[in-house]
Amino acid sequence: MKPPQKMGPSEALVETLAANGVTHVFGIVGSAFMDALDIFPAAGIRFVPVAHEQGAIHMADGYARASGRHGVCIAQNGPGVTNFVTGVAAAYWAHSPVVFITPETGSMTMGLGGFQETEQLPIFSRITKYQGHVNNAQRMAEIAARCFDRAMLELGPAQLNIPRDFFYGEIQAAIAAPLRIVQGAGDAAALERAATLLAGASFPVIVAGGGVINAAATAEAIGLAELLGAAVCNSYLHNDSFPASHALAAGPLGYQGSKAAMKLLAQADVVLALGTRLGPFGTLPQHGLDYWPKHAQVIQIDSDARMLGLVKPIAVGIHGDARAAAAALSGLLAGRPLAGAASRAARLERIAAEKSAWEAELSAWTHERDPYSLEVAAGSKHMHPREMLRALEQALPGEAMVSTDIGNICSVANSYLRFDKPRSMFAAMSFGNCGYAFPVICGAKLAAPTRPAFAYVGDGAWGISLNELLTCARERIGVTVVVFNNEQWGAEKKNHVDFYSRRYQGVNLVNPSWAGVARAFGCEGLTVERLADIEPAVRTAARAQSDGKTTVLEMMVTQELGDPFRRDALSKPVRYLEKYRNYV
Ligand SMILES: Cc1ncc(C[n+]2csc(CCOP(=O)(O)OP(=O)(O)O)c2C)c(N)n1
Ligand SMILES: [Mg+2]
Repeated sequence: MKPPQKMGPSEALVETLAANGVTHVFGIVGSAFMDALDIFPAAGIRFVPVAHEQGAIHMADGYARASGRHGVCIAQNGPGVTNFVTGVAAAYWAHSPVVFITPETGSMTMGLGGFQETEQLPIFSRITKYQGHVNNAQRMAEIAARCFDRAMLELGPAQLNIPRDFFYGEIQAAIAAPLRIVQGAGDAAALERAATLLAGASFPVIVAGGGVINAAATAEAIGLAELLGAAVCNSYLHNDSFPASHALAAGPLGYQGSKAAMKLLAQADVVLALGTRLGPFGTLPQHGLDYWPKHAQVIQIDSDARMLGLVKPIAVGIHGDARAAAAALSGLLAGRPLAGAASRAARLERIAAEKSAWEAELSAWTHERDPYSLEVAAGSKHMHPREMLRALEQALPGEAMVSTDIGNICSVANSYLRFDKPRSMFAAMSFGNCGYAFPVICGAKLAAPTRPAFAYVGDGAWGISLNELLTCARERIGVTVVVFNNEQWGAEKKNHVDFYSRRYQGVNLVNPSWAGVARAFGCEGLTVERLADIEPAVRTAARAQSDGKTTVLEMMVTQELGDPFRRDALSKPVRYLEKYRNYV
């Protein structure tokens, strides 16, 4: 740490950002933090002005997910800050090291009900890993630094709350070097027990989660999988946690995931959950398969000890870093006789067979076959969503990053998204908010400007998020948004179809031309009506990205709908009052 020196609190804040390698801060300008904003350029920080603060926090999230570095955003006290709430909750469940800076009403008027005043700490208390409150201007650098350290240590949002008068004055401040704590492989005895279980396994399967991505553990995961001859499933919405082109890759679990992955996991006698909390939604039965192997011995490795054994019973819990733990397990297993060695060739054959069966099924599964879907597709000239997703998958450039929103078509896309590199897929994770994907890909693009960047968004969710087209045009951020125009909030309409006798309420959408809207914003827009037009449209849009141009590809698709999201959580309606008798 450099010795303390005289500076202003704004300088202490900005110097702390610089010390943490911050180069981008997302937000909307506000008087509360103008004194710090003024010196951003001199510190090498680009302020990225957005259309809505929710966009800023999502962009910070996308930036963090694509780069592994902090994503940072800032807003005006009161309404600017409350606009952050949804995005902070989303970043919390995406395990994103985001630092969101929340200037607060002045310390001398707090509690008097002045202007833009609300208590800013309680609002975020359950969706942050750390909340730093600058209670005295002298502590600006210390508390700001702690926010950066904790966001990285616990991989989640940290709030830096600053009464707005504390940006001014003269302080003595020392700018701390970032404190990065490296987590080891975990308890040696637990690792030894895990190695013994894996050595005794006849059908080991690995579930690779977000922890593999965050720990940069791909090589170690491959090494361990190859040593064991184990199939590797991606945990739900982490399709980039293991290279899809690897022979042992089985594909994603969870909603609209890979049947191959599910069938292989179902056979496991030992499961190694590597860097995954095994979230409850991600392991629910799908495609009519109740695939979680209830009698398997589960070894779970997670960097957050509180996740161990939380959702699924485990035989061994290892509190450690996915990369270090995978390497340690490989070390412990090297040269040991493996019970699964004898059946290795049969297992590899089994993996290949399940995968090609699933591929064939996907290729033949050009449209949905339930009565509702057949009915709506029969009278439509539009593309079937599944065919469209397959064509998109084939058209995506190598190394593409894809963010996905919450919706029926985005969820079906889970079967059609494969990646060879980590930090490629940015789905709206467990918080599941519509409107996530577009701003997130904007942030990811700024973090990885040379990678092609795509957002998959339903037309309903597009209405929530499209205002950030302004940001793309103004700031020359070049991404491609694929909007699925089915003129409905489809995922919810599916519940009306399955549970509410097709009594539709608020699910049908009347859309303008989304391509025309994009052009009005100063972006490119193209309406895609035919499968054959997808590949050239994607190619042109990807090329436009390098010129800082965003393109909206409006996919005209039928209203057919895949399996519902929450079959687990809905019941057929039961009414007791005469008035509502027919509502069953
Ligand atoms: C912010 C928010 N509001 C509401 C919901 C509930 N919801 C989940 S999926 C969905 C429908 C999505 O429709 P669309 O984006 O058009 O995609 P589609 O299902 O038609 O493919 C809604 C409204 C949500 N998840 N998030
Ligand atoms: Mg829709």
